[in-house]
Amino acid sequence: MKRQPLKSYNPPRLLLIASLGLTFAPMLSGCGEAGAETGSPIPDCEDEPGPAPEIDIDPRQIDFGEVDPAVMAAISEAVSMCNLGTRDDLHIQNIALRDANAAFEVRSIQATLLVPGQCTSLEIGFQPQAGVVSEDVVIIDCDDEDCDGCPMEVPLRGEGL
Ligand SMILES: [Ca+2]
Repeated sequence: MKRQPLKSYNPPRLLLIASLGLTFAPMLSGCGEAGAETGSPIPDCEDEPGPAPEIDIDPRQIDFGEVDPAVMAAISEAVSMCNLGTRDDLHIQNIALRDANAAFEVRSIQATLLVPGQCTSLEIGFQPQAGVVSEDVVIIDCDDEDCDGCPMEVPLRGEGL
């Protein structure tokens, strides 16, 4: 009638340890080490795109070079802005020139709301003046709240011959 006592408490403990190991493993391997193995420029966990809004801008500066106002009244370059996040929308909240230099103009933006993975284009115009080197900075503000370098700054430079 008497049942034999259960002997094996060890297997459950081993399972517990194994499950803890599985819980911690992704946290240890998901960040800088993985980036280094793949040659990715991602330096640490904070910069790895997650579900939250993640802004990415390219190029990070614009040099219009030497422009002859007699030949070219105005030229423009595009800045690409993307949301690298995987779940939340990114909102571009403000775009402005730091010094409001009249040689540069923020011409148009196609969208101010970027769903995950979406990019938009910002057009920056340059109107050269003869013999003048012009410099300014485009400042792009958004709701990427853990962004390291926000508001994003895109230095501009152009020279009128
Ligand atoms: Ca972010």
